[in-house]
Amino acid sequence: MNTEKHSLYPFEETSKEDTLKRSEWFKKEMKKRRSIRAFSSKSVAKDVIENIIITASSAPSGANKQPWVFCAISDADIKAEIRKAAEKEEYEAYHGKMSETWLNDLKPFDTDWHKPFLEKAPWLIVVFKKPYGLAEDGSKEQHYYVNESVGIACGFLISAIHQAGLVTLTHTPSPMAFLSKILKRPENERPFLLLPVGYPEKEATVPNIQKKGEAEVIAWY
Ligand code: IYR
Repeated sequence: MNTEKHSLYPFEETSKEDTLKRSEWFKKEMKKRRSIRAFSSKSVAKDVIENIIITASSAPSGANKQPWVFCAISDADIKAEIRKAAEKEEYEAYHGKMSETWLNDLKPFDTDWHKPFLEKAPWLIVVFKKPYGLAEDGSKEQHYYVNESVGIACGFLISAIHQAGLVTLTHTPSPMAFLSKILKRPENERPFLLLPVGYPEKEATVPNIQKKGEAEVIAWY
C-alpha cells in the first residue's frame, strides 16, 4: 500500500449489542425531528452555526470536490431583503404557478406566501451548489454528482441542527435566483436550499402527518 496516499482508518469497534442500541437510540432521536415554521427570535451563538456547517461539510462528495458553500446570515437587513424577495416569489407560486394538485397536497401544512420566519429566525443558512469549481486564475475545475453530493451534505446539516437542539425548515422558494443577487455570489454557484435555524416559537405546532413504516420503505432481498 502507498503509505503517502493512505493512512490507517481509526475504526472504533463496538459490540453487536451496542450497535443495535446505538441504531435504536439514533432512530428515536431522529424521529423527534420536525420541520418548524414558527421561530422565536432567541439568539444562537455563531460558534454553534460554525460547528453544524463544518459537520455538514464533512459529508462525502463526488471525488471529494465538496461542491458547496454555506452562507450563514444573521444580519437583519439582509434577512429582510431575502424575506421580501422570497415572499414575492411565493405570492406568485400560491396565486397561479402551483397546480391545483400541488396546492391540495400542501393543505395539511397550512402554508401560504407569508414567510415571517425568514426575518425572525436568528440565522438563515443558504446552501449553494457549485456545478464547477473556479480557481483564482479563472480556470474551471470539474465537479461530479453535484446534486447528490449537496443533498447528502444538507442531510448532515439538518441532522447536526437537530442534534444541537435547534430546529429548521428546508425551504425552497422557487425560483431562488434572487439569493445569488442579494448575497453577491460568484457565477459558479447556484442556490440549492434555504434553511432558517433557531428555536421554535413558544407553543409552535406541527402538522399531524405520518412517516411511512418499514413495510413500505424497505424491500428486503
Ligand atoms: N415553497 C412553498 C410551497 C411549498 C412546497 C412544498 I413541495 C412544501 O413541502 C412546502 C411548501 C412554501 O414554502 O410555502
